[in-house]
Amino acid sequence: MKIFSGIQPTGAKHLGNYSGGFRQYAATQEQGEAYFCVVDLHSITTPHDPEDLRARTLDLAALMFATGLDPERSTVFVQSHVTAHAEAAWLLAAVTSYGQLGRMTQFKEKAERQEFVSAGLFTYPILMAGDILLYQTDIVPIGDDQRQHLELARELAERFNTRFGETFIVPKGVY
Ligand code: LTN
Repeated sequence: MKIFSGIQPTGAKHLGNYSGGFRQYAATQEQGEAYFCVVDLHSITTPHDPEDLRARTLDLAALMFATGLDPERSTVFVQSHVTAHAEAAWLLAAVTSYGQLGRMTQFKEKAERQEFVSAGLFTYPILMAGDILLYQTDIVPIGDDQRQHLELARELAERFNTRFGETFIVPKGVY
């Protein structure tokens, strides 16, 4: 069984992240082949400082190891180091409808808070679908706020498979 999850390096990490996130990551790595990704490409969809992002990316990796992710057992990596993530997002964009993205509630909320709304913020869920589908992921341990994004990833996998033949595993979320 393959397990994949992505964690953004931006945003303060607190006890809630531990009890509702990191603890589960460490537990799920026992259940199969696990991939944990520091999703820096997602963090550049809103205003950020590149130097700060670099430091936070390393800090998050340290936190992941400190909370029990075992590099002997799991693959822990940085999203931008694997260029296939950005490529997968482009290919999947061709099977995503504009309307589907427009219905994402997290986009609507985040867009309201920004004076500059990047196209990347709009297409964010496609990059996330690419993260997951690239690894033929079975299980995604994830926060409840990501339910709609995971549903989109499932729909994109199904649509791609219908149009071009069985290619992707349709992943299941564990909330
Ligand atoms: N959008 C997620 C982070 C994320 C993710 C992923 C989670 C990016 N790619 C792939 C699971 C699988 C968030 O904000 N928590």
